[in-house]
Amino acid sequence: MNKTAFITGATSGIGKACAEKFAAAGYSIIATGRRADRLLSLANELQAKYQTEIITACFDVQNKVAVDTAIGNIPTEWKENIEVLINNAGLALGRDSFENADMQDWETMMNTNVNGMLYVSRAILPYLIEQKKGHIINIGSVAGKEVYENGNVYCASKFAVDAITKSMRIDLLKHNIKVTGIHPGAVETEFSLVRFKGDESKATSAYVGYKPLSSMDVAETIFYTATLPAHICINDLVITCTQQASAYYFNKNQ
Ligand code: NDP
Ligand code: 8X3
Repeated sequence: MNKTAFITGATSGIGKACAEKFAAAGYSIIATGRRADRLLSLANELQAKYQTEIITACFDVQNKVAVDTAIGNIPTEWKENIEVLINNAGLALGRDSFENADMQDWETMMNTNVNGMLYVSRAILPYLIEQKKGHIINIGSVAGKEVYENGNVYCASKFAVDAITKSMRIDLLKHNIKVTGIHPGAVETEFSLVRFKGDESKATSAYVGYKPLSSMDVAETIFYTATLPAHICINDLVITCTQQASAYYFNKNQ
């Protein structure tokens, strides 16, 4: 079997671009997300374009039983060939001041961005440990490096991703497993549409006045870290567009 990439959140944005990038390079793909129709069209598209071997698994990363069941149902020979796990599924919900933010939004962000990453990692890890190699790439954010106004729990969830990534790297050292944190700044995807709950004008305005990263810019960076020689591990990588210096500072066109 080909080298295999397991990608969460492959129905959109960065995860979908990763599926395309790795498929184009000859990887077999295990693509996951909640939207079954999108997984099906992704599989059809990649098979037609790159003759990729691709299987899809539809589950909500917040639900540990669903994660374990879906991963349990993936054929063992596929799991034994996983070379890279990209923990990408995630979201922000709302951008409200601490005292007004919706508690349910907070719980969904923590359950998805933190617990989801833990559940998927623990379900896949036995197969990497068995191979005595592998690479886990966790998608954090500049929001996990600095907090910003009204970023509160989204930032906290991404600080947790950063901390867990560092801990994983230490604990998995003895198993020869690489662990990388990728922390993008603004990337034009469905992220803002989700964050602003379908409000197109708020979502669009998030990308006005500067050229943000594209999902493929980030996927190419992820691919680079995943395909370095066996003895090299990029630990931590922050990537922004040129008009962004941190979570808060932009040089927007006048
Ligand atoms: P998108 O909204 O375009 O994609 C998010 C992906 O995550 C979708 O495929 C979605 O699939 C999946 N997802 C969300 N919730 C769940 C869930 N509960 N279970 C399973 N899958 C889920 O956004 P991006 O591509 O931008 O986001 C990808 C990652 O990058 C996220 O972790 C985000 O925090 C991070 N990031 C994004 C930045 C940006 O500016 N866009 C910057 C920095 C980091 P589905 O809905 O089908 O389940
Ligand atoms: C997404 C980038 O700056 O909107 O993680 O938090 S930001």
